Amino acid sequence: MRCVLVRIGFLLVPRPWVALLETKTRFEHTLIDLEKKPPEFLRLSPTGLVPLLVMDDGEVVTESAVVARRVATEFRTRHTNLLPSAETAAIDAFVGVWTSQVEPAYYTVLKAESEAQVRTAVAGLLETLRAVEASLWERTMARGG
Ligand SMILES: N[C@@H](CCC(=O)N[C@@H](CS)C(=O)NCC(=O)O)C(=O)O
Repeated sequence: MRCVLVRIGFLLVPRPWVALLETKTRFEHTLIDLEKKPPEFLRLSPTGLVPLLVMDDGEVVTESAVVARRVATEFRTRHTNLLPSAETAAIDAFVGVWTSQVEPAYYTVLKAESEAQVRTAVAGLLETLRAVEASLWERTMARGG
């Protein structure tokens, strides 16, 4: 029986959850207080960020996109294939752009501490989303629509 141990919970990072649930992987999870990170978590995590996945053999996997891909790859079945191979490159590109551009802009909104900061951060997020949408559109057209 396959058993993945996810010791650290996910907060605002749903991709690994979706991958684990969709592949019907057996796993345990722990939610941690990000204001008071437990020493055990800090010993495991190179970045101090969640999510973090601990495989059965003790291997630690971080970065939600990487964790989701690892789960999807490792626990792919004939009925549940979250990563159709023909589309993998496009998915990788999208996840890369989302993680490196959209997420930072989104977190800037979440961390804003005044009305003025919120307005600036929201404008930045919208600008980022427009740029990402335009680049996705260009790529789609380049592939023939
Ligand atoms: N790019 C990372 C982002 C991870 C991240 O920012 N996690 C946040 C929670 S959503 C976190 O651990 N925050 C704790 C901190 O900043 O100390 C991923 O997708 O895994």
